[in-house]
Amino acid sequence: MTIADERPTQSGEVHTHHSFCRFCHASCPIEVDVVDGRAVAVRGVAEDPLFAGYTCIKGRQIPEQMTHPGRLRTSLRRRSDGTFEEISSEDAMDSIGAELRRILHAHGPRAIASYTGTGGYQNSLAIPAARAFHQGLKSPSFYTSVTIDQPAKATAPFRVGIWEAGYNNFSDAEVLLAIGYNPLVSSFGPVGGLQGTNPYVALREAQRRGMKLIVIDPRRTEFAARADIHLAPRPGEDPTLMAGILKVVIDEGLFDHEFCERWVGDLARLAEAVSAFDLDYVARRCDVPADDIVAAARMFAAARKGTSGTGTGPSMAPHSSLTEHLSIVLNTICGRVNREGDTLESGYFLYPDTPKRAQVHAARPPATGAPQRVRNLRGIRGEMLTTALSEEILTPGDGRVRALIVSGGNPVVAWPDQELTIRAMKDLELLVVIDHRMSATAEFAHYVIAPTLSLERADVPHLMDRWFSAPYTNYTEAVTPRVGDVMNEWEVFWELARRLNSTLPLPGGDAPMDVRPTDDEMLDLAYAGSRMPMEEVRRNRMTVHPDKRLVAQAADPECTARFTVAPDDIIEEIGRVRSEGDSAAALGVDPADYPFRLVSRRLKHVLNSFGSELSVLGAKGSTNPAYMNPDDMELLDLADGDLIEITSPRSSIRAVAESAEDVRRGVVSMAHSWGGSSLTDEKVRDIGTPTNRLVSVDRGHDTVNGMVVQSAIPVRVSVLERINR
Ligand SMILES: Nc1nc2c(c(=O)[nH]1)N[C@H]1C(S)=C(S)[C@@H](COP(=O)(O)OP(=O)(O)OC[C@H]3O[C@@H](n4cnc5c(=O)[nH]c(N)nc54)[C@H](O)[C@@H]3O)O[C@H]1N2
Ligand SMILES: Nc1nc2c(c(=O)[nH]1)N[C@H]1C(S)=C(S)[C@@H](COP(=O)(O)OP(=O)(O)OC[C@H]3O[C@@H](n4cnc5c(=O)[nH]c(N)nc54)[C@H](O)[C@@H]3O)O[C@H]1N2
Ligand code: SF4
Ligand SMILES: [Mo]
Repeated sequence: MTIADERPTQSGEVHTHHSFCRFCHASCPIEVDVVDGRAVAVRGVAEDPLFAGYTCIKGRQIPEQMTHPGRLRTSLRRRSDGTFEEISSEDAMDSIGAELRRILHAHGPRAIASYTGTGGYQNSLAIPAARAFHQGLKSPSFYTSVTIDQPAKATAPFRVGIWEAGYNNFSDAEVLLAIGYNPLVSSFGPVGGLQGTNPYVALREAQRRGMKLIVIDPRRTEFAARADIHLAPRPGEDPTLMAGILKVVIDEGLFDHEFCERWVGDLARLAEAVSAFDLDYVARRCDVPADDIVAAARMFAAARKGTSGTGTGPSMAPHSSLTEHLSIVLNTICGRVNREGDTLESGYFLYPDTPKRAQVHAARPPATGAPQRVRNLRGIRGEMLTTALSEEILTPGDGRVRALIVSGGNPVVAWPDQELTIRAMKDLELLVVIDHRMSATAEFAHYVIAPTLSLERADVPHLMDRWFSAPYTNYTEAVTPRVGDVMNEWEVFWELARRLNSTLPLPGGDAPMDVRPTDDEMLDLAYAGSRMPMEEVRRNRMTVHPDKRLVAQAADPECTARFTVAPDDIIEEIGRVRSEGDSAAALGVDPADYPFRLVSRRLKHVLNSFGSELSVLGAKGSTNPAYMNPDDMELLDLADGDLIEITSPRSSIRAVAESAEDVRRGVVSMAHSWGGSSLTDEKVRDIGTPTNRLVSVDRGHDTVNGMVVQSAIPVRVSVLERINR
């Protein structure tokens, strides 16, 4: 039932609707009880074939999120004295449109940028609309949080070559090597890994059918605690550890000889490149028992199916692209690809049906986008690099970014280098933030646009579409009416494009610009040409389609392409890692000056910077503690709740120390994107602190995708205040 065709109801009557959660990417199906147009309760859907009733604590707070007194119901404009006044969305669009027109005429389209963050990403129309806005304007300045997350996943495969039918599935994996991700908390896993679809049960079932689990994580996470082998290396040493594992696999001849013969062009070069990583060296440098490394390599190689995959841990540590490369290469030389006749796990229903042959596409240059104006970087796969955006705003000259639309993101706490980011936010001629809260970034905005929240918009699970462990579809319409003068993110881009006499080109054609379309009309345009037509998706909620499984086809007999497992730049980088001797050296610092490594983590009760404003989630803790090993705490004479200062080569933060047995020695484990816009953390106990203040954009960054060191950051720890003693 849609809101439009809902019968007039008795006041106080409960109406239950099916929808899916969009608090995070995982898209858990939910039942929503609605009374008088307000959501009052959210539950999992027991009969859903994939999720079987699973939801997490965040999803169940959606009713409060929708109606929270702090939720913006009207857009805001900043007055000259820095305070905000309410403004109708229509007037906001007129004023912003006029400003954009001025900037466009004076400086050209590159000066207009947008950044879509996690809050926007969960809306299946927000990204297509932002992308189309830039295409319509011919502005390359399209940015998203992908490039401060795991951009190596968008670049590393191109270096190696891409197997068209994909790598092995999770469902029938005999082994899983998980490098720095924790799906039991994050609901995230790489393709072929454990996903957020009922993750505890999915893992238990996989282990019951015999799947072996190897986890590489400096923390004994919820996931690592369930592993057959847990390797807990010093953070940032994944390239060394992976080179060591590859050396064992190659030396012991445990790779797939037949597959390599046919599909891999340069195995000997790889063998040569990893030959310097002998077991003793790797064990000492990573501080992992040599026997465990050998056991992990053998366990992985002995299986017939199952993959290695990475998460945000290694993607944020030094040499992130190299770790990703070595993980792909381990899968490749072990032949962990879908062969002719193998079925693919996900249905890939929302995007065009492309061939899935059991063959490789030869390596290509990984970054071919528009040039950034800084550090010799360029965009990747149609988007620019967020790690360069503050500098794009601050660096004078042609093409400088002067206007920024932030769609569901929070740069002030989430982008690398907080001080630089704040300078950039202040420098903008126009900052528009689409957010339902007065976030740390909204404080700097000229306009804050109040958005619809999940239950007020139609959606498809566009992020999970290629991750679902079965060919599964879902869809939701809006299940509650809008609370005020709020706009869907796509409507903001549509209204602004219209005022700029521009267009929104989408796969199904340009969006009509005379009358504002509906969500569903936009979904039809944005997902036109999908493998399953949108009409059929709408009719098939929470449905698995066994008859529509994709099957890997035979290789084209003419295919002569091969994988490149050891390209020149990778050989060079492996050599550099070996001569650096410690991951801190990648940042150009002496490890002796920074004895700790600060690593990222997720907390179950928040999503990056949001969630703790809600009562149940907020009660779980008001700060992002600096979790440390009890022995390190004792050495520094620290107790839980003491205040510490954490100093990186870039800057310092204050944090609240808390002991945690699961953190290895020499490590501080902290969630990111907490705190506000103060650089001095006087309210750290109440709002936390952003670890990104410690991050530099130009130390140890990846030269291809620009990724910076946001985890395994070299730091030192000093005591500021001991309490209760
Ligand atoms: N040091 C360090 N830095 C990191 C990371 C790390 O692990 N360590 N992680 C990185 C990663 S993986 C990411 S993805 C980025 C996150 O970077 P961002 O996406 O920029 O940060 P978030 O805190 O997720 O911001 C989301 C914002 O969207 C708002 N929001 C929520 N729902 C909605 C909605 O429906 N509509 C709209 N319009 N807004 C909404 C929230 O209030 C919040 O302010 O940070 C990165 N930065
Ligand atoms: N509850 C909750 N769920 C979330 C989020 C959230 O904030 N809260 N954020 C969402 C977002 S934006 C994303 S991108 C995903 C991320 O999903 P994940 O990648 O699963 O994120 P984490 O749970 O932080 O897991 C990263 C792990 O890497 C480890 N690690 C840190 N540094 C290193 C290193 O150098 N090497 C190795 N091997 N491991 C290291 C950490 O100890 C941690 O256990 O989660 C999403 N889901
Ligand atoms: S895991 Fe993500 S999608 Fe599922 S209920 Fe929790 S927040 Fe919502
Ligand atoms: Mo992320």
